[in-house]
Amino acid sequence: MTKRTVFSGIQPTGSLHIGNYLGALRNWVDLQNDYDTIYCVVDMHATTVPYDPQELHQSRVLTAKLLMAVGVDPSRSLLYFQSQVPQHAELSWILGSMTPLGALNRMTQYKEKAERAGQMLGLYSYPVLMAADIMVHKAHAVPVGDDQTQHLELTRDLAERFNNRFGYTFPVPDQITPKRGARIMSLQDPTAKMSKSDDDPRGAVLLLDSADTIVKKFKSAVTDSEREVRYDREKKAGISNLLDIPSIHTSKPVADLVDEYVDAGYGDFKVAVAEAVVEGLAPIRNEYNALDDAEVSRIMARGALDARTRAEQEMADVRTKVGLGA
Ligand code: ATP
Ligand code: LTN
Repeated sequence: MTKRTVFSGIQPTGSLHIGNYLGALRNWVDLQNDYDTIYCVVDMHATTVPYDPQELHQSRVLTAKLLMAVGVDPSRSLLYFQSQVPQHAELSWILGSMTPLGALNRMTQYKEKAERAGQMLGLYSYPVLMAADIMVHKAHAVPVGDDQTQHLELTRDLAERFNNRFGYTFPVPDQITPKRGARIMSLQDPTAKMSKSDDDPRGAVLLLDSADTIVKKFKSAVTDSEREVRYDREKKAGISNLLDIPSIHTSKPVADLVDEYVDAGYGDFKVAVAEAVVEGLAPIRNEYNALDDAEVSRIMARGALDARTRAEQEMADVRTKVGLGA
């Protein structure tokens, strides 16, 4: 039986953090065992907010290396840069003609980002390009954190609209989000998600942060004015986040951690969490340091070649169906 296809993307907007890792990338790695997996560094999405071209160029390779370091294996997954496969942009244009503005107006991520980046067409149509990323490979499932749910809903809607109008073409893709870890919160504001673009760099723990930096970030984590280590997402969002992070990392149940640290005091508890994270990230950092930039670029170029061949097959079919065939 042919395997089902999984697709996901990540923006090369700076170093990745443990939210990206626990919410999405761990699933990317695990899914390689059972699915036909396609992973993409979505560099065109990164141009939808103000950016520096040189930084973007470096961030693409950094992101590709980090993906390989966490366990995305180019011999098992197709891995490439979005901009090197122009069929993504082509399908995005076709889908744009089927996207009601009302759907884009509802996107909370657009509203948040437009406040900082300005109301630009690229940012506005970002979710259409994301739908095209997924659909150009006829993906069945998409591993992402829960902040992407609205975007996935639009993708499903566009797949259905296209199929209804032009005949069955695209699977309606499922979202794959982990039961725990789908939303890791900022260490500085436990009511907001951990984010690369957080104004306060202490809010996000980066996969390549040194042990010292990780300990400092956890020590400065915002908690509450009580003393008891207890899990309560509503009333104790900060402490609950600090329990979730090592629990997901080490697969140790939260209840065991609570038993261990209930009377420890927040200071000792934070250091223990930091140490668990430092230990968990050490293999990723070692893998990262062992990778060679030139080799990574070669792997990405090969990935793009294969991805273009696959995407072109799908687009030939799409062009014919919409009346733009040869
Ligand atoms: P930004 O916040 O600057 O938009 P980001 O940190 O959300 O960036 P993305 O490249 O947009 O990073 O996300 C990559 C993947 O990581 C997505 O699947 C997203 O859902 C997931 N993700 C991002 N932040 C978190 C988080 N705090 N908890 C769990 N998953 C997350
Ligand atoms: N919007 C996503 C990144 C992204 C993506 C995709 C994820 C772009 N295209 C296709 C899954 C599938 C984000 O900001 N995390």
